[in-house]
Amino acid sequence: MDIQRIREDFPQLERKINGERLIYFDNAATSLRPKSVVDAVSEFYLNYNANIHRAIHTLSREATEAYERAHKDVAKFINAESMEEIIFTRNTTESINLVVFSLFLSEKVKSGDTVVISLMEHHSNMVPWQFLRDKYGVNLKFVNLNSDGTLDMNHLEDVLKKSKNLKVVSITHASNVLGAVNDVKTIGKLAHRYGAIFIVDGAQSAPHLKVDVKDIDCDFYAFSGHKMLGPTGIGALYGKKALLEELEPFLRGGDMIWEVKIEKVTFNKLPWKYEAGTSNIAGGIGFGAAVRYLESVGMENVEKHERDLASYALQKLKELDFVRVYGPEERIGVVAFNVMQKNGNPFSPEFVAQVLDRHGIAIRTGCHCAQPLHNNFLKVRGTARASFYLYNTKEEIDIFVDVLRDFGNAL
Ligand code: 7TS
Repeated sequence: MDIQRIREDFPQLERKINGERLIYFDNAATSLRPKSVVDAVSEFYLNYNANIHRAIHTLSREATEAYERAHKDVAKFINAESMEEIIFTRNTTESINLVVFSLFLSEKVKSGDTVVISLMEHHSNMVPWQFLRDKYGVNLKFVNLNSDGTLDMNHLEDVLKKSKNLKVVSITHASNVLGAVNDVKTIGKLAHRYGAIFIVDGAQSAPHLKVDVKDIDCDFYAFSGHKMLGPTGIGALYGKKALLEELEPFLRGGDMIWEVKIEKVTFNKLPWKYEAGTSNIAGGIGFGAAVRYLESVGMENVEKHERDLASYALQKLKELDFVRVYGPEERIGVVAFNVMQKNGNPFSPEFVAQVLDRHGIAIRTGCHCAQPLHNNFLKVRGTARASFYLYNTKEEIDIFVDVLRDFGNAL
């Protein structure tokens, strides 16, 4: 993997922030985009802008073809059987809400049923289930974590064994705070053994690991384009065809129908049954360009590079005794940490981020939309988080650690 060549594809990396070359370590929030993605989006708007699936004129056909090709490329990227199993949404949040409310509308999850999630979930994979719990009496159970921040698989099995009317297990593939990668294949086997539908939140795995939904054998897999080099406002939901055929769609209106009579509506074929209204056509086309870019680099290479960066960062940060890092050794490129004061309390993560920003280094702070993880497990108000992607380098980590070292030495 030629990182310097890759970096040339991302013009934003040339930017100076506060007089310093940008070091972009906020990839878990959203990635940068390569020029090929921006070009694919502007090519649509400048050259063949038209609505899809509606007209037979040339532009509409070209737009439809490009949008459908993007579905096929995304399907191939995660090894789905066909584009019928790929629904474009706005993001992971919408993908998970689509599953939650389609299951609910189809009475696959109802009062008295049990849904199992974990303590490391992002709010996207928690708040919709909490709504079903609070409003409709669905039981919601949380799987605990081991002390190193990995999922407690014994507790998972115990929870599944003891759950009455278990209907869903919904777990993140990789944590956006701890960097832990969950063994979704084993979790899926367990979920299915106990008769549950298995949903994977792939927001932090699709961008960074080679994902094979057939091998995982999940029923649904949700992810966002903007975290994997694609435009904002586009994401996807993979669903097994048989389930997608069976479930009620969550959004209804134009394009998702086959026929509308006053007394009866029939739905369009997959995946359009779940894509109501005019889609984010440009975003979808850009998403296709993003996965083609990632394929050209090779996801095995992306994963290896990021795991190397993460272990390098962990090793360098260990040299700083005033930095506390959260999460296991084995991880994707996410490092949440706090800079500790002499009194044992952490500095405000925002203060640390401001210091880093002065040196052109972008990180994220706060609870990273995982408040229960912070409150109930990490027991801190918030963390600072550096997160890496394929264009980051060890030299950038050196600069980041040097800034933290100077900060600590000045305490
Ligand atoms: N699930 C996980 C594991 C995530 O990390 C995120 C976003 C989402 C779901 C939601 O994705 P969205 O595209 O719908 O917003 N995580 C973060 C983050 O860590 N910092 O900003 C967004």
